[in-house]
Amino acid sequence: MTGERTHTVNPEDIKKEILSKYPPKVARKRGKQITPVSSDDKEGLQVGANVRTVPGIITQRGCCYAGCKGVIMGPTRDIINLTHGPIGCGFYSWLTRRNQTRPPSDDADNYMTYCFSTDMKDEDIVFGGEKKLKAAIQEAYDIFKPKAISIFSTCPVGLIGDDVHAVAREMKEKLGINIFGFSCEGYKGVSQSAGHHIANNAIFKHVVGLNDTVMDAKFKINLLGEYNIGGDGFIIDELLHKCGIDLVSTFSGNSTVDQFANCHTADLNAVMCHRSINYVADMLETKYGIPWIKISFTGPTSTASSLRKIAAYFEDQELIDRVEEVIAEEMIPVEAKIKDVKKRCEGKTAMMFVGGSRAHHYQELFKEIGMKVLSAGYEFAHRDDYEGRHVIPDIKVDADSRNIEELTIEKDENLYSPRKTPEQMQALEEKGYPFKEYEGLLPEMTKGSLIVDDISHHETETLIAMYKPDIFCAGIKEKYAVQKHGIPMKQLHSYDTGGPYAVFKGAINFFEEIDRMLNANIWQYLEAPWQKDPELSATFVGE
Ligand code: CFM
Ligand code: HCA
Repeated sequence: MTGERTHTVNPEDIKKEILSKYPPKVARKRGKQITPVSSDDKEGLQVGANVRTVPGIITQRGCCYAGCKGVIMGPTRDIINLTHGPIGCGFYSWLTRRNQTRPPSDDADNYMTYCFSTDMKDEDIVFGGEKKLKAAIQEAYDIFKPKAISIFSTCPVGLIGDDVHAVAREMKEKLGINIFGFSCEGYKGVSQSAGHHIANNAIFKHVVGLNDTVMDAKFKINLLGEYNIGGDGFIIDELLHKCGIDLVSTFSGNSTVDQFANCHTADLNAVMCHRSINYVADMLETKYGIPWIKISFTGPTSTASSLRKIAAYFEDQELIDRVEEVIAEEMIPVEAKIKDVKKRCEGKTAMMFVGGSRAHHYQELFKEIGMKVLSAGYEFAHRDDYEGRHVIPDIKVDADSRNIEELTIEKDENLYSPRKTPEQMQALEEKGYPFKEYEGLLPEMTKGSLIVDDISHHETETLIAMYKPDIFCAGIKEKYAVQKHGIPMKQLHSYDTGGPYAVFKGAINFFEEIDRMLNANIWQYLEAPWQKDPELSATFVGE
């Protein structure tokens, strides 16, 4: 239960308490992933990340298949995403992420609501599942006539050695549509992060660059790492449009296979969730010379500075002025909402444990309404996501297809005349636009807080007991365990039933939601009458 708040609690003590319950070897390992912020000087602090979860610990992480199929490919509407595996993998990744889509017409392809699976059975595991996979592709083709089919490998596929890529090649030849596979067996890598890399590589290899049609628009960008959860992508799109900026493609909220195929014709890549999509940004830069910049559309301050960065890149005075007008107009209701909500939320505390970028992006939203983040961490981020871009990117997971080093540079100067050269980018950076810089979660944490990477169930409960936060943000696995402590819990993955929370309009939604949750009376009734007064009893009067 939330009781008297003890925010002055020392993060070193919490770490000690957490580790005291583990055997020495486990404590040594976990210790590296738990970083107390004991002073305002964070120089030299490190967070151990992207390492294997100790077996036996109840982690919140997902698997490689989830990262590839659910996260990167899930929000694409017109590719048939076929899971090759036992039915559970397909079933549990069926529409659980709240990524939304809006097909342009009723007859436009939209497979998002379907769940396609080969439904492997014991005999397929023993005798091989390739025949069944071919039949499933044929059946999907006969019924839907899709433009593309992609195949996702689950754990048993890797163990029995089914060659999904050979099947994809054969069926592509036979049916004449784009068919490609992912070796994204659940056990690969240490988390869903490996699945992001595998998905990025395969989409780049099999789809990007297939369509050279150049959109007739003045400022054409791709938005990378935005998945349209709760409709975020829709309102980002609306805002960009208002500024006069057009999207060629989004990776991958509300996306289509043709938009991926066409993305190399954009003039700039704006990267929202760096963790999941940096691979595509790097490959597009290397192969097609499209520069990328780090942006964030979570929080009004970040949204404003991201729009300014995009306008600065194009160096067009009309665009720069338009962006300023839009920011000024959009900020009026945001500021009014902050002023109102702050009266009830200022001084309250939050905790956030989410994937690989939101625990950082949402720090700003809490700060705007005067709230302090007591503890935060990622499920599967890498060190650069914690410490910022200046950390040498440590990551090269063992993905199956080509890496950036193998790319041949293909540049058609006519396609991208407005693109900046690296020298021009540097000149602009020197003028005050650090395009690729991003801060990471650590620099924003304040004295007395604790960073926990790949948090476990036991650690969650210890944090709640010792810090007593006013609100806890994470995912569905934590939701009910947290609420049983009498603490409001907000899902920052799916937004529960809420959202969108992106850009200015979404920030207003978020502030209203946090205000409503923090100030609801319900939590005071969580303690049952007999817990407060155990003496309440009936008297046995006898026979
Ligand atoms: Fe990027 Fe994401 Fe996230 Fe992520 Fe995810 Fe997600 Fe997330 Mo859930 S791509 S890292 S793998 S922002 S699905 S939309 S909410 S864990 S913080
Ligand atoms: C995933 C998807 C997930 C899960 C969210 C949750 C999402 O990691 O496979 O645990 O509530 O956002 O849907 O991150």
